[in-house]
Amino acid sequence: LHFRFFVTPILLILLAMVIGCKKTDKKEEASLEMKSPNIIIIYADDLGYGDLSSYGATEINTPNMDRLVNEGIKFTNGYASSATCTPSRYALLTGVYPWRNKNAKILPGTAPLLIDTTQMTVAKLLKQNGYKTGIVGKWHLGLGNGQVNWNGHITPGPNEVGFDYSYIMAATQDRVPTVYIQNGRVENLDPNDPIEVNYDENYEGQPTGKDSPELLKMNWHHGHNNTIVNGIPRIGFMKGGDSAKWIDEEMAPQFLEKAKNFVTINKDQPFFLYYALQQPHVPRTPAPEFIGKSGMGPRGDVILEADWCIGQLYATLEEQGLLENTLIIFTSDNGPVLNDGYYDNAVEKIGNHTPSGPLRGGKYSLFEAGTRVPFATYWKGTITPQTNEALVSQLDFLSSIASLVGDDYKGKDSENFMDVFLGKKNIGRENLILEATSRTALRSNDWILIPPYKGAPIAEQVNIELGNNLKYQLYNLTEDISQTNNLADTNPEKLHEMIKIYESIRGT
Ligand code: NG6
Ligand code: CA
Repeated sequence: LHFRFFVTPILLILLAMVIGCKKTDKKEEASLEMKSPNIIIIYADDLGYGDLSSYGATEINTPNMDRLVNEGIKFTNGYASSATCTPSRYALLTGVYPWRNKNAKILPGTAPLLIDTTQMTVAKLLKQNGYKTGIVGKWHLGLGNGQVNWNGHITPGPNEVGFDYSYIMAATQDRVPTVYIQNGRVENLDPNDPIEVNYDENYEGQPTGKDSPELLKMNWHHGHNNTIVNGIPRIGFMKGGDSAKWIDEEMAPQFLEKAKNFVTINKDQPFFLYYALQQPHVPRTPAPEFIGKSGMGPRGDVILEADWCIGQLYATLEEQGLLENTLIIFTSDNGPVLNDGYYDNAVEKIGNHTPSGPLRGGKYSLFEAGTRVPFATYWKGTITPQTNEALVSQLDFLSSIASLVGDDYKGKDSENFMDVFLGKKNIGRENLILEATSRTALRSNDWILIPPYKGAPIAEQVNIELGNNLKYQLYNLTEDISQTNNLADTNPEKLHEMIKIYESIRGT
């Protein structure tokens, strides 16, 4: 009897200890998970600040993008580094201002790799921290060392700057080579039909958009009159590789499939996916089920297609139980353009839709619509839905993501704003240099300074105001989001203050 009285409490204590232990184990597990959440960057191509219903569009409905925006953080002052693709992608991955690298301009499909293989990138940093890293979609950062053999191992490329897995198009949908490249190899290539690519002269006997308009299913408006692939004239010349050529209308489901696979295969470990959508860049080639769906022509249709892709990827994360442990960042590489070189009814069918929202300019422009883009972070259960007015840039992803995974790496121009990206703070950058086709401007708090630039005020072919003016331009964006009231003459004090900051960052 005595023995029992003595033993029972000890057993109880032991039991309590075991249960207690289990509890801390679980806690530790949870905090480890929090330290290494999956990270997905969904990057649209040429999607404008006003192209989503969650950013005020009334003529188009984008429920899947809207879910990320409305149930995450909707940034209203979120910027791509640049008003074109290559420099924005360079900044996003490396945390370095693209104007520091003279080659960070729209690249042809034959350009060498723009990122130095010794340079830090978001992918490399995460890989070093135990992540599986993948890119699916548009690359446009160059490949190889200048003389690419498209029929062999194409390297260096994404796999040499931090990605374990890559499934990409080399440049843009309107540029050759029009093939998918998986881990440095052209997919479905027939060795008896080798690929040749150049951007200077045609291969003998090959029809071009310029010479053979009767072969076209989509007509070119400006540029885009070289090699014809699938009835669409492209930029650059390409020969061979017939079995490897992509089918434009299947590109969205193809990239989606690869993105979903990457998630599913890596679901049991931390992963980083850079899902670089090709929409709504030209040529706009919606899958059959999206044709006519927007009533706005192909540009609207491919926005709906992109929205669907995002919904499908979201559904995969949900099915795999990954939503609570995945930070999703959704944004765009530059602002919108309607006619970007093909006759595709983007202008004719736009109706009342305003792709730039209230902003002035568009793609290629130093005005706001060039670089201020839809910008959202979403993390189920961790991020409280909100609108956040902080000044944030894609340039800051590298240092912010580093801090999220407990790495103290700081990118050259990249600042850690993870607290802002998680909605714990709403104070972001003070200063940010914006770039558009090698010209730069300064955003400083509520103000923007555009230095004098020669050059046409409007790019006639795309019909976009570029921001060029022989005088300084100074706007207060809080009072004048549409940049209609140049205060340079009436506020010389502010003008000089801004010039000083601009020169201190940019150099004189
Ligand atoms: C331009 C193309 C445009 C688009 C752009 C790159 C012409 C006339 N225009 O040179 O169609 O391809 O480059 O867009 O060729 S970006 O979003 O990848 O930067
Ligand atoms: Ca783009």
